Amino acid sequence: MTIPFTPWPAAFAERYRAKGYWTGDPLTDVIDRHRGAAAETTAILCGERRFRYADLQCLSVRLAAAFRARGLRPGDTALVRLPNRAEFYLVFFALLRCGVVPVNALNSHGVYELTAYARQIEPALAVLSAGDPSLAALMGQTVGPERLLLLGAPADDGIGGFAWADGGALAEDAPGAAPAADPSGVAFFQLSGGSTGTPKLIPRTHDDYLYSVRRSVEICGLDGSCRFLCALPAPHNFTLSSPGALGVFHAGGTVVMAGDPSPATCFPLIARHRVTWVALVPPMLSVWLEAADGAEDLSSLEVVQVGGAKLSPAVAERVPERLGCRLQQVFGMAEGLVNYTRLDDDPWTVVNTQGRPMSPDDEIRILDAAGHPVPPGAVGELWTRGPYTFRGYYKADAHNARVFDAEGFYCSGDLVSLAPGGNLVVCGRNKDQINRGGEKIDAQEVEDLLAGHPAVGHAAVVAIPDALMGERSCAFVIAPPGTKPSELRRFLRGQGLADFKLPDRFVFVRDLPKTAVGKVDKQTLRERARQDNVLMETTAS
Ligand code: AMP
Ligand code: DBH
Repeated sequence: MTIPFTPWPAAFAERYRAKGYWTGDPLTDVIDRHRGAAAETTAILCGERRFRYADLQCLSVRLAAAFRARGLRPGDTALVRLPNRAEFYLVFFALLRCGVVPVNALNSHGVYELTAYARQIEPALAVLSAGDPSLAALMGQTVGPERLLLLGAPADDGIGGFAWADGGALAEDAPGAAPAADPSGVAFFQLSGGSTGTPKLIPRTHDDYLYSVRRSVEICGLDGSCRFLCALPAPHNFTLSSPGALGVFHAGGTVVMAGDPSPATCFPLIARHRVTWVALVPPMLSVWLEAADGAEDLSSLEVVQVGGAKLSPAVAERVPERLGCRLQQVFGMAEGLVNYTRLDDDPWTVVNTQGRPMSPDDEIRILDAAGHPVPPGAVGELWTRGPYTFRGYYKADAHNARVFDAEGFYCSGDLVSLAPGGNLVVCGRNKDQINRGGEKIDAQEVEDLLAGHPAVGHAAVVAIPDALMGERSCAFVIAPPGTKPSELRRFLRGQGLADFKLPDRFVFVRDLPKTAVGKVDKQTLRERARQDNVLMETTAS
């Protein structure tokens, strides 16, 4: 069985192969290419544990055998939610080895998100942290305890921390070798930020993803000396592949795991392991800039990458002086296209733009509402296609028909302009989403859940500007007098919604403004939320 996905048209696939972008190698190649002495070098540092490339290879082969011994077969799917620990990569490579296609949920995702993913992929396996028994119980019902793998406390033997929920041993006696993966097929599902109420899944093939990793390594000039701090969630496309942990593995460097991105956690790790690279979202960069007071030795840092949300030039400018390293802006998306400022771009470009596409075959169109190209420098919607940009969300024909044009260009929903020199500047967004410091919130998803509360007539969720986070979320709710924000938050939490999606502010209203066609007028609500915000900040000060 294989996972269905929208393929690139044959002429494109041929071109991408002919140009050497798609090599026909499996994604596991990023670790398996290190042989002999190279396999003895350190791939991951996680707490006090060290994993060499040889360990990563051997442990993921053993874990794959354990999966196959439990009957998992190519084309099966898996739901994975693990914290930032080395085991995340062991599971990922093990699944790739046996052709089992995972969704790597964020550790911040709750029962609500996991259930929504499970409904779409009907997983044959779930891998969770043992620290969340209620989630484990729920997933146990979905996949059965014999297909639920739980990760407990770290063990010296990298896979010793895993146990099947039915108590069975991690047997590794699967017959025969694992069948080779088809590199043109789906390797895993990446997560989309979403804007339509249902979390969408993005099929990524070995060929396309490996190319995005290799090209990122080239652009960032990574080699075996790189020590990358994995501070953002490991499954995030940024930390996984831009160039992220997979890029660092490909280059033969070392990934240092951080449990969270706070300076208290990260600065000592940087000093101890002489970290050279880190990827951050803008609010975390601001926190780091404030916290860097010389108490910890950050002198090993060479590059701080910032992406996920718009970085303000005023913050960007402070990086070299406060952190003693270079800045790289990264504007990417789990759907594919990744833009980088180049390390040799002039300072103005690095501070003021979000970079340019990484591949010569990334095609970009900046279009107005009528679908016509805007003049250079003007703002329009970003459409793109290319050798590592997907051609369709998983099982979402109706939505795909809206966000792809007849030529296969994908509309990212970002409003951008072209700066002098050809780099992109992100100017805004044309999708019903809140970008809360790089964490994307699908407005409709929260609105639908709120509408399920007995007191709520209607809800509309919009972004409010925020000095630190860039944006926070504000819910306008039609509800009877006396309804409390805390009650609605508790209600949403009770549905298992991820914490970061809980509205930061509630405004109770009698009615919601409508547009001429009768839809909720979010532009007016945004303006109102902004003014209220200014008012509150003024009265607070
Ligand atoms: P996702 O669909 O969750 O992968 O999120 C991708 C989206 O994040 C992009 O379409 C942008 O809206 C936003 N994004 C990512 N990087 C940047 C950046 N450097 N500046 C502004 N927005 C960004
Ligand atoms: O926000 C993103 O999704 C993102 C940001 C930077 C991304 O997917 C990426 C780099 O690859």
